[in-house]
Amino acid sequence: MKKFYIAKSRRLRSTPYTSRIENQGLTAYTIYNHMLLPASFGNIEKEYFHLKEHVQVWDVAAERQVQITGKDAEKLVQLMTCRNLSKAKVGRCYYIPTIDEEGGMLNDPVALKLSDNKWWLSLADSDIGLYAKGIASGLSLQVEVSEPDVNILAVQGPKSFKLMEKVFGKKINELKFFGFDYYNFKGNKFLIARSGWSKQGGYEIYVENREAGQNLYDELFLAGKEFQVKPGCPNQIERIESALLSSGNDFDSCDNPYECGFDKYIDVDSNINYLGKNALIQIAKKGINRKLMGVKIDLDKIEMTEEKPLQNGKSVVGHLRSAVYSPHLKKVVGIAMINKEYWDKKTPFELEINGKKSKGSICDLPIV
Ligand code: THG
Repeated sequence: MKKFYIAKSRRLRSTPYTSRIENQGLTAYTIYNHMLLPASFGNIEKEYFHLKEHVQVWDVAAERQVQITGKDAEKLVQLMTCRNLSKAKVGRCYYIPTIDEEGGMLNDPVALKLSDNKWWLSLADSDIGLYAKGIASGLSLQVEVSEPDVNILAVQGPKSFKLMEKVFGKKINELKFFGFDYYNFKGNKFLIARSGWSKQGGYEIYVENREAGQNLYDELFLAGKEFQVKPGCPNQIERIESALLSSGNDFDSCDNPYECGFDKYIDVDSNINYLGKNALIQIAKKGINRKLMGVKIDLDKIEMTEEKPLQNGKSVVGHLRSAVYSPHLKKVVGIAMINKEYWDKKTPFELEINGKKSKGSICDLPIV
């Protein structure tokens, strides 16, 4: 694999933590919401084992917030998602598949209800702010749509609970999964949620004041010494095994939320109004012919820059969307869109890369 550098510019926005992570051994970036998102600190396999045992602090400022305020804020958020938000409560996070008028997936943000008239959508990588502005303007909604300067720090891993208690006090232990509240550190207030893009447990700190966030960052490393804290980032191995989907990788606007396994976040029966509802009603009637599943492949490395066909003889079993070598399973693991005839997981497949064929099998998500 050839290595290249990212030519930095204002357009590829830095974060308040960029100089810190670069001094701590960052080796790779990806670009997400027009912003730098750390991708590795040298060895993602070592980072995987560390994340599963200790605690990491992640610069995930690239998970940008779309802020929607005003009388019609909730109406606009509901228009963009098939999840029923009519009973949404202040202080809770909601994972909301965001779809277009044909029911195609646009994004899968975490939505935070900050007050009756104020929401944040914590985005995956696509310009939902523009979509929100378009809908608001087209329907003359009474809302303001903006991107506030919020820069999330994620604290992830089994020891995140002890570290956060040490920095923010015992009260943080009361926070339930996908709840959020405000906590103080050195006179500054931080919105903290029990969430994060790993299944190892942890928190996300929505930093609204850059300088306070940088001081907090440094404190997390000082206080975290006894818990072997390290800088980290969303880990491809952990997230694929755990079935945390990646928008743009595992799905895009050609896929509907049923195909992504988002059934529990879809409401086609209630009297709620969202774009793409009629399309989803039709899809629900007809049923789907493919869905995202796990795969295991007999390979010791893989590079994914586009989806790859999985075949059984001349038949296409499905398409591989994300994949990575798992040092735990000693195989490549992946997430693939699998055709209906193969959902019973019985049929093996072959994956051809540079003329070489490897064998693989289909499994459920998460991958164990
Ligand atoms: N946190 C925040 N913003 C984000 C992400 C995040 N924006 C980008 C990206 N991640 C969005 N995608 C996801 C995917 C999965 C989850 C969150 C965001 C997730 N899912 C849980 C699960 O699948 O088990 C819980 C879902 C639920 O119970 O509702 O956490 O990570 N701020």
